[in-house]
Amino acid sequence: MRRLIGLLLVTVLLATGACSSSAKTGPVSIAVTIANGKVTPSGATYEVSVGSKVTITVTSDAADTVHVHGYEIEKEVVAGTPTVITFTADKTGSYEVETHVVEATIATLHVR
Ligand SMILES: [Cu+2]
Repeated sequence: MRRLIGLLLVTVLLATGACSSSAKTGPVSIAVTIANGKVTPSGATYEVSVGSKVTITVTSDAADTVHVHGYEIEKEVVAGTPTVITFTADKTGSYEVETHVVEATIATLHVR
């Protein structure tokens, strides 16, 4: 039981550390590159203040799909053509942005 609490504490500390190190307010722009089956950035965390504009630009060397969870925005990505997704982060919570062909989490948006 004590081990479990210790583990939980470490998890919380890690999560907090990840958030403060990439703290951002105001409009958020994320430029995503998919090349040779690799997605960059991968798994980054972005702090977004509620009501902010979020712009995600995806450039890929192959067809893919980008999905913003929670906001249920899904867009096709055509190889070689930048795809721009813009929305207003008007819902609080944690939302993952994923690619579906190359399965990867691009980013997690912490909206608050
Ligand atoms: Cu998804």
